[in-house]
Amino acid sequence: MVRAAGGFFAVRDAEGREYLCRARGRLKQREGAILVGDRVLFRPGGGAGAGVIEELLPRRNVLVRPPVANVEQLVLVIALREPEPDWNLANRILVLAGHEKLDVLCCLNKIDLVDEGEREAIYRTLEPFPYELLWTSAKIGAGIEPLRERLQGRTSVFAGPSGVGKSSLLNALQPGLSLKTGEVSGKIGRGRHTTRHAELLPLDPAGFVVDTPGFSRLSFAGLAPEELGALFPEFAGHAARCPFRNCSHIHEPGCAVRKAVSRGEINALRYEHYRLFWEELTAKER
Ligand SMILES: Nc1nc2c(ncn2[C@@H]2O[C@H](COP(=O)(O)OP(=O)(O)OP(=O)(O)O)[C@@H](O)[C@H]2O)c(=O)[nH]1
Ligand SMILES: [Mg+2]
Ligand SMILES: [Zn+2]
Repeated sequence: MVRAAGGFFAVRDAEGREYLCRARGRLKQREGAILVGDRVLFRPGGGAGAGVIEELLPRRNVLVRPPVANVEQLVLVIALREPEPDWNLANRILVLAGHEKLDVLCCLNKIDLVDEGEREAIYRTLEPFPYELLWTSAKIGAGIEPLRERLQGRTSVFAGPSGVGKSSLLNALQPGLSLKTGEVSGKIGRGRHTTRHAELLPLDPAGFVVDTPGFSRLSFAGLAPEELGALFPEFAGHAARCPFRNCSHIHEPGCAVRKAVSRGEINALRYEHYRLFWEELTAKER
């Protein structure tokens, strides 16, 4: 399924033909029962280019936000300015991407809006960063070639706040997409939610990408606090040396993860967000 709108689902077959489908029975009832990226069995009929979805095939993974199924890779887009980076949200997205076992690429976009000094200052607050980083600008075309390479032949989803340049980056790497983009509001410095619905787009010459609407809040529904540590990949090597089994890395004496934070081997802001998320998850349990 490539796009949902007004009770219909656009479905693309193996030859690239699109059918506007209704869903059958149970599938129709539940809101969000069929997501962009879902593989479905459908029957053409009811006019040219129309059809009926009969069955949803098993999913390899699913993200609630952005709502998408069966992707291999998540491209997290963060703007260095306009809007200001929200690292808490960024780390939330990274945790949930890890939970769904997605490969991750992080695009720091709008590098044309900061000078070299500011860029270095931002890098210092992030390093050591445990995911692949790409510095991009949709405006001046920076980082577009490596981004295109990373998307080739795979199915990816773009995620991040409104206004960071998700649709603009996709237009830069494949102008034929002609996705709508929108000004960031000057007064509040936020995006205007230009992309309204997730859409699966074919890439040249191979691969797919899902452009999605921006969002600014993300909750951890369905995540247990014990799972969190493993979703910070940079903890792994250290956690093995924690003196307590099942160490929460919060209060245990001699915790090797906290030692690594104080030595600067784990990024302090990432650890701070780990602690916040852990508190949020344990408060939910109580
Ligand atoms: N200076 C600068 N502006 C950019 C860059 N990338 C995007 N923009 C601008 O930022 C604004 C928002 O871009 P969009 O591509 O619509 O952002 P989006 O992430 O798709 O936003 P939503 O669809 O609302 O989630 C537009 O005015 C773009 O022209 C960039 O690299 N540099
Ligand atoms: Mg957009
Ligand atoms: Zn520990």
